[in-house]
Amino acid sequence: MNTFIRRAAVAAAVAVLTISLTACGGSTDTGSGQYGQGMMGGGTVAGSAGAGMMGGDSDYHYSPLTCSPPSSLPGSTVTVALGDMGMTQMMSGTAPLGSHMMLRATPATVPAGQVSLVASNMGWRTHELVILPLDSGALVGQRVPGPDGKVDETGSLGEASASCAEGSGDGITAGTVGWTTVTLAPGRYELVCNLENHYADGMYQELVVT
Ligand SMILES: [Cu+2]
Repeated sequence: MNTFIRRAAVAAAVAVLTISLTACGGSTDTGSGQYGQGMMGGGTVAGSAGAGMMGGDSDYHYSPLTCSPPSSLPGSTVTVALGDMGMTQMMSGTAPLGSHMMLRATPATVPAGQVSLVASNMGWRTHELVILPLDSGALVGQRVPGPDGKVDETGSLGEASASCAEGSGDGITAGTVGWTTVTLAPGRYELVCNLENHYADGMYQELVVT
């Protein structure tokens, strides 16, 4: 696949995701169809984002969400979409390097104080959300994973890694939501998924607290 098509597919996927999230904003009932249009039958991976494009592994999969966070959470809310590309639900276990995964936080800037992060896993794989401090001058995506495929979590401010529940757990399974509320001082943070190889596969984004 050439780079242009791949980028177009990713852009389309992100655009659809953004629209879907906007459409769902504030609702406690996300419904089952928002992310599942066109992909409910036969377990095909080609969702609405990929319709008419290349099919196959170019498409981010969108699992319908099966649970919702509380309708009211403290402080500012940051909505985080977790996703991955994959052919089938059989793609479990350790993700190889080079897999296409995404972590998109909206908004990317929030005021200091209480911040509730709501992480929705629309991928096939299990994911998580960890809030790490970002040193002055450092760029996101520059941490070097260890031999275990994970980055150092020293200084972590918290995480959402439970399915349909708050706080830490065994991971946010496909189609579920995890959330956490933390108090953040002004500064820069890096939101990451720190399951094996997921950071290297692109699951990070900066969060600015003003
Ligand atoms: Cu992940």
